Amino acid sequence: MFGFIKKTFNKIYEQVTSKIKGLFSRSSIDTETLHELEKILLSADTGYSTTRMIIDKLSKSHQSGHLNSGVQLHEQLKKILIEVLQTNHPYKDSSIFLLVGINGSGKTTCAAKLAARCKNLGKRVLLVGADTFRAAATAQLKVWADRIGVPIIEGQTGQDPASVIFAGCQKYKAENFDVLIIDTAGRLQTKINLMHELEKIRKVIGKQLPDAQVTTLLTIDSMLGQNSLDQARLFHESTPLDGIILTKLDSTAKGGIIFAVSHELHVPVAYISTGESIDTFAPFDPVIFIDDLLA
Ligand SMILES: Nc1nc2c(ncn2[C@@H]2O[C@H](COP(=O)(O)OP(=O)(O)O)[C@@H](O)[C@H]2O)c(=O)[nH]1
Ligand SMILES: [Mg+2]
Repeated sequence: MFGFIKKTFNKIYEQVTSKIKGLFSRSSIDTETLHELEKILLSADTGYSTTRMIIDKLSKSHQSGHLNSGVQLHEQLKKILIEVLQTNHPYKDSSIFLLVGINGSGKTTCAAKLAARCKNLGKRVLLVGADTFRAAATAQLKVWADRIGVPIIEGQTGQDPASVIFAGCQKYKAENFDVLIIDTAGRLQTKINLMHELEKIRKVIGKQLPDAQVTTLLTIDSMLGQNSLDQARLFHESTPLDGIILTKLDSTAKGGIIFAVSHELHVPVAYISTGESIDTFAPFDPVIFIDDLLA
């Protein structure tokens, strides 16, 4: 299952990892080596604060005499990067998924990909197109729904998203679906507006499905680098996030954003999206990822 992901990762991270692996082959490590590593991490979009934390840990280890060789650097960097990606709350699916994120970050595509994945796992899936802000938005999800053979509740342009979600919850209950996946609008707005809209959506779901746990997933476009972090913060402060879907990893040669997201938001990366076709989507496992990356 991870075959294609591994290939994609190898391609994305090749430039970065080949430079890092060059450091692993050194027989001795000094502060200059750590400075080189710092530059590599920064150039890969890892972000200042995350890079600083990684380098500080390694510097301390070096100063106390525990980091002297490339082999040790390999071991210790691997451990630190896994720790960065393993947030306090590991990601877990529930039955109700709410996809949030800014326009163009990949919500609709990922709603479809997630639906296809759940269907392949033998679940009965219902999609809800609640992005009623843009005319073509629910039509786009409908095309996907038909293609993958999953029913959809489609909102009309201008309709209150909460009422579309209400209809979705009703159908979900009445017909005993296993999984409900809700695609939402992603216009960038003020924190207050965003908070109110998401609160309203959560209220509807909470009222209709009082026992259900809701998994809120934020799609982040990895091509936007550090900018995407600011947007992610806005969402995170507006509604509790359970996981991140990192999208368009196929379109970046950097990819260090994956560490910045986990470190700075403390939200686990749940899934990654690496293309426009339905099968370019997979759950994310920090240990497998780092093992492959720095093997
Ligand atoms: N290359 C690539 N394109 C993607 C990926 N995910 C989404 N897209 C494309 O990005 C554009 C915006 O995606 P969409 O799902 O409509 O974003 P939304 O506005 O958040 O719903 C579309 O053209 C998608 O085909 C991805 O992982 N890789
Ligand atoms: Mg959309």
